[in-house]
Amino acid sequence: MNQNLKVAAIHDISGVGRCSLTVIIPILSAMGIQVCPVPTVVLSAHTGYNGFVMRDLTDYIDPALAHYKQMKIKFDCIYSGFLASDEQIDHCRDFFNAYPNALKVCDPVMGDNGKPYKTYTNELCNRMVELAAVADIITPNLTEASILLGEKYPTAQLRTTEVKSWLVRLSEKGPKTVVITTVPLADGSICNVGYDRETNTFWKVNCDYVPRHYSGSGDMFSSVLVGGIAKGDSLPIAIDRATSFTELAIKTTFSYQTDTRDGIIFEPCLKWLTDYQVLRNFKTL
Ligand code: PXL
Repeated sequence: MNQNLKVAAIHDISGVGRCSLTVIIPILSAMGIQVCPVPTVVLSAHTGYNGFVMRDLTDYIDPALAHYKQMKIKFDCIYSGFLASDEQIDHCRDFFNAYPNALKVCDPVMGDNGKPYKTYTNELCNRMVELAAVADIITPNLTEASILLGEKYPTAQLRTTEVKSWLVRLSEKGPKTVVITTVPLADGSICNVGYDRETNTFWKVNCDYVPRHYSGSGDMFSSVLVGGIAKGDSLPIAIDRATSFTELAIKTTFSYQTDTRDGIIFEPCLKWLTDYQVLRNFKTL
């Protein structure tokens, strides 16, 4: 196993509210992977808080990439997330192009609960399809999957055939692997689902319902997934690892009844990641 994996993480950094880089860096570090942050925007707190202040770093990303190329830095994975402007789509594509051998992951962060985040314009949402198209793996939630497909956000539970169709149609846009998070199925279960086009396999991992919505859950799930795949997990095992860790941390948080905007209390759970568990809770979809 490669003990010197480097991930370029193109995400925002939010001072308060545990999301994006403040979640991704500790998680990937706990998994033994070096994170090289490429901040897209600095916020005092994530966009779920009123009155946050932000500084857009659009003009930072290109020169940072130029520096890395000049230094001949090698990245094993390029992992994009929350973006601040549509130009940043081009900058992420430049990163992807500069490292053709790297694993290219696009978490098409755009919204949740059927609504786009406050800073996301229609143009930025429309252009996210272009970035998703050139990634190897995408990890939308249901809101983001519906935006990428131009579908209405589903308010009812989904049948297995519908979920499979969404996965395949997203993959037809470009990415070989598609993972959709927090999907309510018609049998009453909630699961994270995945599709691998090359082997034409569909996977699911069920999770317990917790009646709260915490910010940063998607970032947590995707970063564990990225870490698992980068270290050699199969797709179902990586989905299982990401689901198990996120569920553990969310249940821990729920037990303390904290403000949901403050995010997931994952710090006491990090040891679970360093132990690198063997997992078996995945099923075919
Ligand atoms: O977790 C997604 C996310 C990332 N970054 C910022 C956010 C959010 C969700 O609200 O506001 C700044």
